[in-house]
Amino acid sequence: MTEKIMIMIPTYNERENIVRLIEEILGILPNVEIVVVDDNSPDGTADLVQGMEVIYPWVHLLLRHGRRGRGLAGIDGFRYALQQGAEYIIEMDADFSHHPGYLPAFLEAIKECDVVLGSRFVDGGESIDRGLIREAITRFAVLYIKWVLGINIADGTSGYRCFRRKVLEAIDLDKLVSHGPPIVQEILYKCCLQGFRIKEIPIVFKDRHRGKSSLHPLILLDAFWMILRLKWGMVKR
Ligand SMILES: Nc1nc2c(ncn2[C@@H]2O[C@H](COP(=O)(O)OP(=O)(O)OP(=O)(O)O)[C@@H](O)[C@H]2O)c(=O)[nH]1
Ligand SMILES: [Mg+2]
Repeated sequence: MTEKIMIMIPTYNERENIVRLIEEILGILPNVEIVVVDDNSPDGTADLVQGMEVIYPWVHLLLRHGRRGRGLAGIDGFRYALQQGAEYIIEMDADFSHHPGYLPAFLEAIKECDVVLGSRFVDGGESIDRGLIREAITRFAVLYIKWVLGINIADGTSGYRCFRRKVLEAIDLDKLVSHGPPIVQEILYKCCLQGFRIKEIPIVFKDRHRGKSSLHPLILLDAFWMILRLKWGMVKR
């Protein structure tokens, strides 16, 4: 692939993961660019990324101030990738749940579709090291997303994905409304409504080993509510 590939990683307190993750990505795909979108993490994640920018000019830090959120950060990260002329944009979490070893498989799969999802719920995919409760919540969420939104996607919770540029242009980043994690479903739903070709590839998803989860019950409730709002058209598209 000769076109620009940009990997977008939102971070909040990922000091224990980010350097190793960037090094592993560049070990696997030396020709990609990486943008880390950090919400001014109190643990100083951004300082570490700044240090890496000096060593690797193709690593970029997008430092956000003001209101923080997984969704807000993702939107800014995608905008940055488009401005920089990326043709393929991959988003992934910083905590190694999304293992960089799958990146070549994403780039292979995107040749024949518009969006690639890393899925735990297709043949060959699985989650490991997950607590029973987290696993149950994920399984319920997957069914809920399928059922409420009426989309035939095996893992609608997956935030490990690759998009062609034209997809991010078409979904209109300015109109996205999810500030938090439901951004993942909002974008997926728009991709489905617009008829983009979506392919799921199997991934083994490991629970985070380092760093703290930013998930809490209120965020979960908000996510379930947001999916209803998407369905009812209470969010503009
Ligand atoms: N910029 C930014 N990134 C965030 C924010 N919240 C979470 N993230 C990042 O988004 C990714 C997913 O968040 P996680 O905390 O791993 O959420 P999760 O995978 O549902 O839950 P755990 O793995 O259990 O922590 C990680 O890379 C986080 O660092 C935020 O408010 N701002
Ligand atoms: Mg995680």
